[in-house]
Amino acid sequence: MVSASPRLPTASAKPSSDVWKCSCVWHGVADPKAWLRSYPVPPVPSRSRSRSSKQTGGRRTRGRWSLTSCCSIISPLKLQRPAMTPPWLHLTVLALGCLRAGALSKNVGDASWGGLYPRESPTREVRSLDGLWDFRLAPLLDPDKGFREHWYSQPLSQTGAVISMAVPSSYNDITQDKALRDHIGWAWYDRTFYVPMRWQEDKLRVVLRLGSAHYNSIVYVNGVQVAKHEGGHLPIMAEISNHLSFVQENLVTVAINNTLTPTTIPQGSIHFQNDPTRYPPGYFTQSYNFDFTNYAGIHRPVFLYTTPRTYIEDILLTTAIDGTSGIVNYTIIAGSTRMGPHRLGNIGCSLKVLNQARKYVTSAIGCQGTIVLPNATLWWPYLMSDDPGYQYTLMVAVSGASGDLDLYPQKVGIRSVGWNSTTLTINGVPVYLRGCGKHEDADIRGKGLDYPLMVKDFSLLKWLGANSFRTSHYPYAEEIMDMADQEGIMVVDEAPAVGLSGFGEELMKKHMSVMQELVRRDKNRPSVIMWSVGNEPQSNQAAAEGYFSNVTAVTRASDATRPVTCVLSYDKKSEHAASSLDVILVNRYYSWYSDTGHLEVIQLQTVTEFTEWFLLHNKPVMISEYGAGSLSGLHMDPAFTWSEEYQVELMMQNFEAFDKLRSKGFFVGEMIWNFADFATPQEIIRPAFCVKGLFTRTRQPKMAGHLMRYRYWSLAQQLDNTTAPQGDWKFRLYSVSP
Ligand code: BDP
Repeated sequence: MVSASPRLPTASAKPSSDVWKCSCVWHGVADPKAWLRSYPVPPVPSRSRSRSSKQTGGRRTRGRWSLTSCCSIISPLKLQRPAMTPPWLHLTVLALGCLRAGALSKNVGDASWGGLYPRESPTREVRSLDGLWDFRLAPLLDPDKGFREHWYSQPLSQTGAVISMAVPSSYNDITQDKALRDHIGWAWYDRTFYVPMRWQEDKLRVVLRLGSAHYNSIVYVNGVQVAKHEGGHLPIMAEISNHLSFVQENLVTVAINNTLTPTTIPQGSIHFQNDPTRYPPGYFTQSYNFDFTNYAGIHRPVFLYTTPRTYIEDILLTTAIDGTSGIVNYTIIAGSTRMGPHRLGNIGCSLKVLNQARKYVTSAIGCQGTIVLPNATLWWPYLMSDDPGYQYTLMVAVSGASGDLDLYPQKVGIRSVGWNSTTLTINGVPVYLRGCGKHEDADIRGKGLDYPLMVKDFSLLKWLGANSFRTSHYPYAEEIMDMADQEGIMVVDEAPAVGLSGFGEELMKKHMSVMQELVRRDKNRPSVIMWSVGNEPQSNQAAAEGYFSNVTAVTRASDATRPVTCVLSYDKKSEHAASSLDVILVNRYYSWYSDTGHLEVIQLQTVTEFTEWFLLHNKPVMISEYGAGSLSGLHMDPAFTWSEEYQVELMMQNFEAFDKLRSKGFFVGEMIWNFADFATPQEIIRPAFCVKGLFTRTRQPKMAGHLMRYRYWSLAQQLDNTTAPQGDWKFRLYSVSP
C-alpha cells in the first residue's frame, strides 16, 4: 500500500544543487564482508580523511555517516493551468513549462547524467521493473488533468480507468485505439514494487534508472518527484533511497509528454485550427521535419539498483597503442550520498584487469592513472581480425573510510581512432565504412528495446558483411551499443538533432547539453568511432555557421579522441556547417529525389559531387545516405521506381561511383539508407513506411539485401583480406574481383 498522505513537494524543499555542498561527516569503519576480504581493497588516504572532516565541520555520530540536510531533491512543478486558458494554448504552455522544468533538471538529481549502466557486481544488486505497467492518457483537451488531480500520488487505477502497457515499448501501436496511436501530450504510467528490507538494513543507496522515455518525462516515487528529463533517447536516473518504503509497496509513476516544439531536439510544432466551420473546438495537430514516427513511451528498460553509500559515480577511459602494448588511461569518479561525485578526498580506488576469458591480467591502485598491458589484444572491427570486438573487463573498486566498498565491471576495448584530411584509421589501419543507416523501429513495439530484434539486426549486419552503422537519427539503446562493442561493429553515434532549423540560442544550449549527455553516456565505447551532432540541418541558413561551430566545439571539448561530424544535405556552396566538421558526411538521393527514374546520371553526379566536397574542405568524405524505395515483391523489368529492380540498379550505379571515388583516396565510406523499412507518419508520398530498406520491416531480405551482401563481402575481401562465408554456395557462384 502507498502512504495515504504522500510526501508532496514543498516550496521549502532544497534544490538538489545543494547536494554537492552539504555537510557530511565520515565516521566509523564497518567490517567488510568476508567474501570481499580477498579483494584488493584500495587504501584510503588518511590525510584526505581528516581534511574532509575538517572541511565539512560536520556533526559526529555513530555509524558510517551522519547526514545534515543534504538529500532533498524535490522541486515543485508549477504547471497550473491559467483559468480560462484555451486548451490549445495551455498545451503549449504546458509543454514549454515542462521543458523549462527540464532545463532546471540539472539541479534535480543531475538528470543530465544518466549514470553508469546498471550492472550487477558483488556490491551492487540490479532489479528490473520491466513488464506490465498501468497506463492512462491525459485527455487531449485537458492535458494537465493529471497534475491538477495529483495522479502521481496514488495508483493510477484509483483515479480512473487504466490499461496495461508493456515496458519497454512505445505505446502507440499496442492497441486498436486510434486515440492512443495519435496522442499528443501527457501519458501516465505507473506500477508498484517492493524493495527488500535488507537494503535498508545494509544502508544501501537505491537508484531508479530509465534507459529512456520520449520526450519529456517527470518521474515520481511514492508521490514525490524524483527526476525530470528532457530528451527522448538518453537515460534518466534518480537516487530514491530516501523516498522508499522498505516495509510497504512502493509506487513509481512516470508522466511523459511527446510534444515537440521549435526549441526541442528534435524540433516540431503544434498547429491550432481555429476555423469553427472546418474544425471542432480545440483542434490541433503536430508536425515535425523528419519522416519516422514520433513514437512515445518508456522505450528502454527500467531498473532499480543498489550501491553502497560510497560508490563509483563514473569511469573515464581513453586507450592508445604503443607497439604491442595497450595503454588504458583511467579516471574514477567516486561519489557518496553525502558529498556527491568527487574525484579526490576520502576515497580509495583500485582496478583489476581481466581478459576476455575472465583471467587476471594486472591491477592498479589510484583514482587516476595509466595501465600498460604488454602484448595487448586490441579491439578490432568485424572482419578486420579473427577476434573482433575484444574487450577486457576492468573491475573497478572504490572504498571509503567507513568501510564501504563498491565494485563495478567496466569493459574496455583497446583501440585508437585516427583521422587526417583523407583517411580514417582504426589502430593505425585505414578503414572504409560499409554500413547502413538504421532506426529503432518494429511493429507493435515501435521504438521499444526488443532483445530478439536486436540480436537479429546484428546477425543481419554480419550476414551482410557490414562493419558499421549510424544511429540515425538519435542515440540508440545502451544494450544495442553494448552489442556493437562486443561484435566489433563501428558506430557513428548521432544526436537526436534531425532536420534542425532556426538555430537560436536556446536551441543551441540544449543541443550542446545533449552532446555532453551523449558523450558522457557513450565515451568508453570502442565501437563509437565518430560523433554526429545531427542529420540534415538546414545549414543553408547563415546562423548555422556559428551554431555548428559552437556545438562541435563543445563536443570536442567533451571528447577529443574521436572525429566530429554532422550529416549534411544542402548544396556545398551554400551551406555553413561543413567548415566545423572533421569528416564530411553527405546524404544524396540521385535518381530518386532528383532525376527520378534516370539511373544513368548517378555515376557522373555522385563522383562530381563528392570530389567537390573534398576539394572544397580538404577533409575525408563519405556518403551517409543514398537509396530508393522498393515495395517488397514488386518486380518490374526494365527497372521502374518502387520496384525491387529499380532499388538494386540504383545501388549498382552507386557502387560504380563509390569505387571511382575510393580510388581517389579521400572517400571513407558508404552507408545505404536504410537497413530495414520503418514506420512513417501518415502522408501521401510514403505508403505507411519508408521502404528504402534492404530488409522488410520484419527483417526479410529484399533483392537489395542480397545484392548488398555481395558488395560488402567483396569489399571485405579486397580491403580486409577476409574470405567470404565458408560453405555458402552463393559465394561460390559469385566471382569476387580481387
Ligand atoms: C533523408 C533523411 C532520412 C529519410 C530519407 C528519406 O535523412 O531520415 O528517411 O531522407 O526520405 O533525407 O527516405
